[in-house]
Amino acid sequence: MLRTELSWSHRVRGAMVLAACGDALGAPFEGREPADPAEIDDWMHRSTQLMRFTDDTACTLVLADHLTRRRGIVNEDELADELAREWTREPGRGYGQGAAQLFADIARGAAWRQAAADMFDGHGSLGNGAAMRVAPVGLLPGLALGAVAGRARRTAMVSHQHPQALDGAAAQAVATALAALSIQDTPLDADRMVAAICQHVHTAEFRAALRKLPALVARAASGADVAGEVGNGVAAVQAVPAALAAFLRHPDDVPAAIGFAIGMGGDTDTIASMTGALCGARRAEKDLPVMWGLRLEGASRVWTAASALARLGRPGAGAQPPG
Ligand code: R7I
Ligand code: MG
Ligand code: MG
Repeated sequence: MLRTELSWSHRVRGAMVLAACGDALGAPFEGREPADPAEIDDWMHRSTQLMRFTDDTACTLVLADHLTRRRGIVNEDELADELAREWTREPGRGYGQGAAQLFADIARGAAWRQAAADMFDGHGSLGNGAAMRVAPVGLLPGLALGAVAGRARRTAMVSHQHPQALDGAAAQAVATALAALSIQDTPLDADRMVAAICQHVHTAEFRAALRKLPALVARAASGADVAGEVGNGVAAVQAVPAALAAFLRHPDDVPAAIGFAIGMGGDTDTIASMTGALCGARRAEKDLPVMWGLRLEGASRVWTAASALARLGRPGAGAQPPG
């Protein structure tokens, strides 16, 4: 019993800290064409520079604190205010344009439900901002996968109401939960994991993107191949499958998975952050490279938030490990 509890808290901390590391490691390459692999390798493994985190981590910390304080229960009104307050406190973290405008409106007193619905000509944002912050939902104890997906959607609604963005949050939260239940160093069945995630997405576009992954993994596709097939952009329907592909290509090698994610180019901080969450949930904090822990801005803050989240408890019997 003690061993299980210990390893669960290690997984939660691994997921949270490696999500922050992925964000900070990917940030210098965000929005660029795929960088020179040697440049990525230098930055990841030889640099001693500070790794600054971006909005991805700032928002993940808000959600982790929200869930910890409320013992896993989501309150949309409070969450919207907390996200808007965080944006007000540090608006320079590289937020998406729509998100920045939304949080400014909420901070001025706008009602989140209407403001988020009005974005992008009334379609709602299809960006990956809800998926990028959702890992803590996948690390809550005692939830079946359907409940993980449902709770993820509720956290997404306050800012991202496009069906593909809601799918992105549900898919990334379920993937995190499955990674946290998976057994290290035993082969991860990509078909089963993708099929399990597909049960919790609603749009045909998202399901189609996810269904491309098993074949890409089976043929050991390159980052360029994955980016060509599913995309590497800021849309949730691209970035979430891309991150899952990076994880499935290297499920037991954290630096390789994060390097793969950054090597795809495009929305590198977000894809690498979501990859880091999945890797950390599976491999736990023991696989955090020491230098990343030393270089990460705010490492102790992330560590503290993750430890508090982990104290909510161990996972229940409702969810099944993926293969
Ligand atoms: O989704 P969001 O929070 O952005 C997250 C991204 C991550 O890469 C972070 O690292 C940070 O860099 O931003 O912010 P949104 O503004 O809701 O969406 C991001 C972008 O997606 C927008 O600025 C738009 O360019 C685009 N976008 C859309 N474009 C057309 N139509 C989002 N929704 C739409 C849309 O419906
Ligand atoms: Mg960012
Ligand atoms: Mg990004």
